[in-house]
Amino acid sequence: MAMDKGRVLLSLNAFHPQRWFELLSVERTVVSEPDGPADPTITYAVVWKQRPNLLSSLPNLRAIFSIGAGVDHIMADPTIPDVPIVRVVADNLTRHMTEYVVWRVLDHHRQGALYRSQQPKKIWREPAQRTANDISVGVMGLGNLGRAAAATLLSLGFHVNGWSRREQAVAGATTFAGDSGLIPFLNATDILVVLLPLTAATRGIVDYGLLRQLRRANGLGGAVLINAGRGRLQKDADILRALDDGTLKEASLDVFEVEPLPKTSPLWSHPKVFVTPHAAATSDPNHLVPIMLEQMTAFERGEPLQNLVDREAGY
Ligand code: NDP
Ligand code: OXD
Repeated sequence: MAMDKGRVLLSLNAFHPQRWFELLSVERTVVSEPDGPADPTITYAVVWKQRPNLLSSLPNLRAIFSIGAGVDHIMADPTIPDVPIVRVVADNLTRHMTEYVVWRVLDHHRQGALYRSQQPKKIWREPAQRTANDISVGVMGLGNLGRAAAATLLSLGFHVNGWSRREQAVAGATTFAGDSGLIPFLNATDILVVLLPLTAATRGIVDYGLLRQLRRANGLGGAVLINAGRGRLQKDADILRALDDGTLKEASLDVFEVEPLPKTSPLWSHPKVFVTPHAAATSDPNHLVPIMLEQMTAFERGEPLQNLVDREAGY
């Protein structure tokens, strides 16, 4: 017997819900609030930073869909019911992230900051050019996004190191895993790209001590940090300290401990920092809603949900 479709609860904070609402409504009845805390008609929730307790007592909730690849915004609520949590894995999002990572790596490698400082002064000076295969890019997090970025960086000639929780093989890259692999990974890395999820184990991992382990005697003239994972993986103050004492040469930051980045943050005007507003890979409803709708329909046919979060690991 076919499962009753029920209603979809759409709860997005800091995202415009309209397009998500329209596209989900093509196949489902969508609401932005349940009819009371124990609304039996809600079968799926599509969320970004839903308010605490919103989902806790919905008796017929079958699954929670994150509109992003990261799910820390869901896990932040300790009352989340024990139903499957589906995260985003989509070519469109992966391509955007690869573009961001390659853009930032190339900009640091090709000395974008130097040229940007020369142009207003009309300085015509060409620094020595480096080759990509003299540079090691270390990707922290070899998931869907990290692996895709690593593959493109390898195709450009960079040496690529990768670090993950469990052993992972990536063709052409040197991989490290777990606590024992972290220092050797950092010691072999010139440009650190952070694509980790935010979990209890990774919170605050990008601190001054970690940055000190990066290779500074390299073709770039210093170590570089690129963080497109989550802001609370890093300590903003430690990054500033590392930039100011030469531990880091430059940083590209897409994510911050507090978002939006407060106007008072020195990161905004730091000459060695390139800021983007958590925009490395924005979730696009036109690409992501069809995937969610397909998953709901397949689930109702009895097929398993894909891209589920491991609740114990937290991602
Ligand atoms: P995945 O879950 O596919 O991969 C996560 C990777 O991190 C895995 O390789 C995993 O190891 C590794 N990892 C997790 N915990 C640890 C740990 N304690 N120690 C070492 N490695 C660890 O995630 P995605 O690649 O899809 O996404 C990564 C993150 O990117 C998201 O969680 C999100 O925070 C961020 N993001 C940011 C966006 C932006 O616009 N700035 C957009 C989209 C995502 P293992 O392989 O062993 O499981
Ligand atoms: C995500 C994000 O997790 O946009 O997908 O940050």
